[in-house]
Amino acid sequence: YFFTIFIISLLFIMIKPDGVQRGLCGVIIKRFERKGYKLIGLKMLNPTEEILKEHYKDLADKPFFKKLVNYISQGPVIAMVWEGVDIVKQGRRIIGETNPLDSAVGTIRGDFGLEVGRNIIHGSDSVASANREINLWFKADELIQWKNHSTEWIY
Ligand code: RTP
Repeated sequence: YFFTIFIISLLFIMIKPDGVQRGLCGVIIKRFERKGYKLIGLKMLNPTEEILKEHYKDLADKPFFKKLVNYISQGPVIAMVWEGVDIVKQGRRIIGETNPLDSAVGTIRGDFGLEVGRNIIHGSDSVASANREINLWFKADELIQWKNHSTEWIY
């Protein structure tokens, strides 16, 4: 017998400045909503270099690190927290590969992107990094627990 245990978890998503400037916020939010995921935190901000250096600290040795931090710090970005079953892995399937040119049509990067340095969106790559990133970008009282009551008034 094979059992797959599906665990409800959280995913940190950031719409990068190119995604905001391209007018893709709505379509990105819709793709997570229509899959069935739940939005529990959202804000627009101009991120400081400090928060971006912490966010991308694993990339500090990469040649593109400075350019990346400098670009995203121009802002604004949309930071979000999404909740649902298997969301880290499924979120990657919704987003596509790091390079938009390697991303399947139907993914966000595959449908809307051309350049790795303008790849529209960030999503956490593991449950552990999602928790780290959520703690970095959000305060506890900025995450909203809510229930769907629409069956009480949609017939
Ligand atoms: P992601 O989760 O965003 O797909 O990216 P990743 O962590 O798989 O890829 P990583 O190599 O960690 O890159 C993180 C972000 O850095 C930018 N980047 N620029 N050659 C370049 O100019 C370059 N390579 C990566 C991208 O914005 C990427 O999302």
